[in-house]
Amino acid sequence: MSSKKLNEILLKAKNNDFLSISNLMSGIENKKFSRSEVSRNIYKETFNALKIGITGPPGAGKSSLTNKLIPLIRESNLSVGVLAVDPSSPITGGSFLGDRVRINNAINDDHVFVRSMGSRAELGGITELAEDFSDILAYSGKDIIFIETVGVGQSEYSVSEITDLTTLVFVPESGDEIQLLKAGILELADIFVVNKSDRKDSNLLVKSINNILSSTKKDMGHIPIFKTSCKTDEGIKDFADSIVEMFHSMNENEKIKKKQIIRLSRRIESIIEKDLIKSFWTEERKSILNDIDTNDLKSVSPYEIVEKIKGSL
Ligand SMILES: Nc1nc2c(ncn2[C@@H]2O[C@H](COP(=O)(O)OP(=O)(O)OP(=O)(O)O)[C@@H](O)[C@H]2O)c(=O)[nH]1
Ligand SMILES: [Mg+2]
Repeated sequence: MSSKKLNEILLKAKNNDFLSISNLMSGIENKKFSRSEVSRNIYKETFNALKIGITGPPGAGKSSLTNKLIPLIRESNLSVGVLAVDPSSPITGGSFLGDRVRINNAINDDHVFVRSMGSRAELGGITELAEDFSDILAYSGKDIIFIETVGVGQSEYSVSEITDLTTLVFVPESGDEIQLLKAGILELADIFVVNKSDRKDSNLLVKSINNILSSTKKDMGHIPIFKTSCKTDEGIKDFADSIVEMFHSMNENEKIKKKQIIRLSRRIESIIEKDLIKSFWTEERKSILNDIDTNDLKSVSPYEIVEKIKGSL
């Protein structure tokens, strides 16, 4: 891909051209475009969006909530991007309205862009890809960007690393899960949502989250808890209003600024790690690794082989 062609796509994507935005994403995914070249061109213009992670157990209603929030956020004249990261399904080739996404309040609106992302094994780093995609959405002028991930232990951490705010979504049946949650996971949440409040015991769950938050020693500042139902619409408007308010005050939000700095240094670290690994594995070094055979199996320790590989320049 020539730089001229990439520049054309970038320009169009910046002007919110739907096809160029998705081509840019697919191009990065398929390694047709260089990540670093795209990043160099867009990075400085990715700071006008508020990136919000929506994470929680499977089926908690994360997509339904996002779908409900979209029209309310649009009423405030803000545009929306949604990335639904699905760790379990193979890649769909970037379906725009993913099957599991349940997001249909976006159809026929140029100011809403929804994309579901599967995790392709060889791709690795689905989180990094989501980070790149969220930058593209920010560059295209989206104001609020939701990144939905299923919380399965580690993914809450990953999504919190690439977003400005992390929302943990629970359902009334999550009571036991909450008790088991490590303080670490609670600490990374900026917003709590108890969804499916049309079911019984939602008040109990709100109370128990409150209790856990107030008993954690660290000063976590004010952490809002929204009780919502996608069935009755309870609490949805409050949640949407709060997101819009957070968007308008994000430049004064010290917590967000701190996260952005941590994010930048983590990205630098990860780029350096990858570059070093790439430059380490010369053909000669790879061949030593490939030549390991049964004779080596019980006679040399991995450390000895590492020394040999390192020494072979
Ligand atoms: N009763 C009730 N059902 C809800 C509510 N929100 C979502 N649901 C239902 O819960 C199911 C799962 O909803 P999704 O929005 O797909 O949940 P999700 O968290 O995005 O699911 P995954 O992406 O598969 O982890 C669907 O059948 C929804 O209709 C709610 O507030 N109340
Ligand atoms: Mg979903």
